[in-house]
Amino acid sequence: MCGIVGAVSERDVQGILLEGLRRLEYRGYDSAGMAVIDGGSVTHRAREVGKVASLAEAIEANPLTGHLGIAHTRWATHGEPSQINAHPHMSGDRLAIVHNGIIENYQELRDELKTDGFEFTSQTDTEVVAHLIEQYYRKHNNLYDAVKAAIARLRGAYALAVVHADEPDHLVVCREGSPLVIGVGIGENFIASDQLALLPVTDRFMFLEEGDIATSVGTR
Ligand code: HGA
Repeated sequence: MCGIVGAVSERDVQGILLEGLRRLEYRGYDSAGMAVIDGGSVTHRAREVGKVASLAEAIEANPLTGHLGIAHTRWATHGEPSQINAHPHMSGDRLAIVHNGIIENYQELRDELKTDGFEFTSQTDTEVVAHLIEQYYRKHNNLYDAVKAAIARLRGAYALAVVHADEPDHLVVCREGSPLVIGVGIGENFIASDQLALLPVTDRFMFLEEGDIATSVGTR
C-alpha cells in the first residue's frame, strides 16, 4: 500500500516529509520519492528504489530545500518497481504529483495525450494524470481548476497531491476511493494518506470525503 505526505509551510519541509514517510513504512512499499519547490520556484525531485533510508541518503547528499513539497512510498500496480516508475511523477519540469490508487482508463488517456504531444517516461497510470493536469493548466492557468478539470476525466480510485512551480504556495489535493487527510498547523498545512504521518507536526485534522478537492494556501 502506498503512502502520501505533503506540506506547505513557512519552514523547510524536507524533514517533515521524510519523517512522514518513515511513519508510513509499516504499510509496505517498493520505492520512495519527494518533490520540493524551492524559493526560486524550481521543482526539485529525488526518487529511490528500496527504503526511505535510501531516499534520505540521496537527499542528504543533494538537499531538496523549500517550503512546499510532496512525498510518496509506492507499491507498484502499473509498471515494475523502478526509479523511473517511482513517484512523484512530473509533467515538464514544473508540475509534480503523487498518487495512491489505480486509474482504470489510463490507456485511452495515455493514447490521447501522446497524440497531443506529451512524452511519457514511465509505465505508470500516474504519469497520465500528471500530463492531463498540465494540459488543463495550460488552459486554466490555475492549479485548482486544472486538477478539477482533469479528475472529471478519470475513472478509478485515487488520492492525489499536486504542486506546480508557478504556484509555490499551493498544494492541491483530492480523493476518490482512497483516503486523504489535511493536517492543520499555524502558518502551515499538511496532507497525508494516514494521519499517523502527521502526528509530529499537528493534532488538528480534516478528513477529505469522497469527491472532495482542496487547495492549501501557505502564508508566505
Ligand atoms: N498506480 C500507481 C499507484 C499504486 C498504488 O497506489 N499502490 O498501492 C502506481 O503503480 O505507481
